[in-house]
Amino acid sequence: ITKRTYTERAAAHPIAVARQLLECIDRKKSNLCVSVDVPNKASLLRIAAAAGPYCCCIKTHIDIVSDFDDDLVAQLQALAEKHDFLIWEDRKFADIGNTVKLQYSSGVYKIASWAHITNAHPIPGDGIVTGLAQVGLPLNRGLLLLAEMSSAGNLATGDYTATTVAMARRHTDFVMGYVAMRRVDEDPKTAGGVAEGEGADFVIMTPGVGLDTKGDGMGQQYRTPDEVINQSGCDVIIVGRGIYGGGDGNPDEKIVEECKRYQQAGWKAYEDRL
Ligand code: UP6
Repeated sequence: ITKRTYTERAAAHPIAVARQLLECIDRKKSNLCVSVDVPNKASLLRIAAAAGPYCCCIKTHIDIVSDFDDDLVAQLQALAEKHDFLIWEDRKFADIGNTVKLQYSSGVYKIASWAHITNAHPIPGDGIVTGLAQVGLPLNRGLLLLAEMSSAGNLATGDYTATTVAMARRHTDFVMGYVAMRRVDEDPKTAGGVAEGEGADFVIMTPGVGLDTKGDGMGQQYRTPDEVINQSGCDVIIVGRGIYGGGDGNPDEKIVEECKRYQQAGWKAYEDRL
């Protein structure tokens, strides 16, 4: 498990947006990404404004928002600027290159125009990365591949995970990391023969993080920041309902309180790993 610091990795990372993320983590002492999965614009902006000072990244599912408009994007970008965080649209692209290229650039959401980071399932093969890269690379965006998932019974295990790691290694100009549950790029079972500390530097962002519950009754499985960052070697904890609480979201004070709690726990787990 890597013992390199965020600082060292930020200085050396070849992908601009990965550098930006690692620098932000370092500057704010926060490896917390807040997932804001709420159904309306006002709640999304309110929660992003409350959580913004404590996190390195806000993750959206923009297609959940029933009153989406371009002003939502403008306001979210202004918050990202003000509070110093990156925006990740958790689109989980999963189609052939030509289709995802259109889904990423066009339609109602025009994701590439505002999201620093997005992600994709590797299931269609390398074409999904080259398709997205045609849109994202000129805009200095970054891509995460889903090498593993947090939900019970998911199929992203074993050879699938190893194949995903190998795919990322073929696209190190655009693939900045993985959604994964552990340091998949250093585990001999999935690293594809690349030794620890060798090869490209991937940022591992990990959902399924909660301090108070173990699951949600719909397959989600929660682990603690210590299990994720210290014991499994991941880089960023993603916390949704543990912070915003579900529905339209907790009141601001509760969001701030939970953000601080997860930020501290995530940072302590990082320091314990070093
Ligand atoms: N997410 C997972 N597991 C994965 C991939 N993505 O939970 O394997 C996403 C979900 C949700 C967030 O789509 O937006 O991370 C987790 O939210 P939660 O903390 O409220 O469970």
